[in-house]
Amino acid sequence: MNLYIIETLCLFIINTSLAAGDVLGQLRKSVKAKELKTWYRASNGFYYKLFNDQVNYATAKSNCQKRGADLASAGVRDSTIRREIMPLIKAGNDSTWIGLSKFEGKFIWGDDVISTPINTDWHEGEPNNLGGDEDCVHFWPENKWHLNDLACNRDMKYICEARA
Ligand SMILES: [Ca+2]
Repeated sequence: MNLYIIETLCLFIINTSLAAGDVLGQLRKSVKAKELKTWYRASNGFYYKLFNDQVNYATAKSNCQKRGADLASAGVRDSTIRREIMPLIKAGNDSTWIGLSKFEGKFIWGDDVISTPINTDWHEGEPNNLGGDEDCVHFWPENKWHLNDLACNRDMKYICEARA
């Protein structure tokens, strides 16, 4: 093959894959837009949805991520948004995973904000790391829907947050 043919072939391959990547990107965006139509849009502009299947923390996180979202963090941290989304969570009437878990011994929100007593609505006496392996956080219906640390392998509902 001469250089011209190789160059043309290369350009063709590059353009085709760029176009395919673009189409895929558009497709992903439109799937996400369609999905979000059924989600609750809070006043921070983010979208929220409670999922009722009972899964462990890692599965909950990955299920949110498959939808272009993540476990809810920013909206849970902000007391105004938390009030807005509590009806969604309370409708599930069950423990619900959120985007807050331990990393190297510290609780970090899913959007990388460090947890403090001010931005984390812990139940009194929590986090207590009962049994030494409570690395994930959930809304606790039995205790006024405050937050509790619990073992990540427990199965429960979960709430996703999407930034459109
Ligand atoms: Ca606990």
